Amino acid sequence: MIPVNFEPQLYRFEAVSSTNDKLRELALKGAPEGTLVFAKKQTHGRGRLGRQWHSPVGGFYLSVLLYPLTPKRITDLPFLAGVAIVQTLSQILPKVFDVSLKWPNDILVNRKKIAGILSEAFGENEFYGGIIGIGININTPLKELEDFQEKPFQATSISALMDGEQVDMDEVLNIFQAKLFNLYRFYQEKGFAPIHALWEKNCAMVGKKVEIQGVEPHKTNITGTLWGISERGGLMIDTGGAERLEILSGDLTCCWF
Ligand code: BT5
Repeated sequence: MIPVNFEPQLYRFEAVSSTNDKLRELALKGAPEGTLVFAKKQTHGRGRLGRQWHSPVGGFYLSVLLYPLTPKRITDLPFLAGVAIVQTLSQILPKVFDVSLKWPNDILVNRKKIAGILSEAFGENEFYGGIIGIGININTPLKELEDFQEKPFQATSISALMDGEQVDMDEVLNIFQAKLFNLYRFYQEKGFAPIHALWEKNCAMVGKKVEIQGVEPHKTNITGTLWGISERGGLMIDTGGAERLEILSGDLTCCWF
């Protein structure tokens, strides 16, 4: 494994409001890069755009503080975390399961949502960085995910996929940290290009017909073929016109066949 130039420091909690908020508190008190907050449950777990992340016992809730060398590129970090989650789940799950990425911040197993990432900016100047929050449904019972069974992306967990099998959370934590910091070191040395390539390789929607809903500025819906992601993390869509469209926000769905 490639070492990082800091010593990761892990804080564990039985329950917190949100691991991102707990890490922000620690960062404000001067916690260094590589500080991690892990909790067994969250009482106010957050998704993007003010959404909820249901966080009962059995799930994996972790936040990590990172200060990339190029601060204005903190938007690369959720892509890096997404690849680390795919690598972690691919190591834990039997090979028959299909682990893949969905733009911008979801991880799917057999086309169901198993994990999400919430990336938030922190600090200023040379201490401008990212608080990257990761939620993965590991031993989460399926009944806890009943409210999130709407298509196209129903929620699932490892135990739901594997007939109630329980995975050791410390093992997940160790594997994930190793993958994340290895990729981060690689990123600090080589930039976004290799992470970008790994992300696209692990996105099963590339080359498929997709629809993006709520595209700014007029909240329109756009359909086309997903060509890949852009250098700044936008979606590149072929709509049949002369040029590819770059889309920076919206909700993606895929016509798989
Ligand atoms: C996400 O948001 O997917 C980002 C989730 C990030 C959670 C982590 S946990 C550690 C850290 N601390 C936090 O407070 N947050 C981060 P988004 O793409 O907006 O998806 C949210 C939507 O997913 C909700 O509106 C629900 O429909 C659905 N959902 C909620 N809880 C879920 C769960 N446990 N599993 C699957 N889907 C869920």
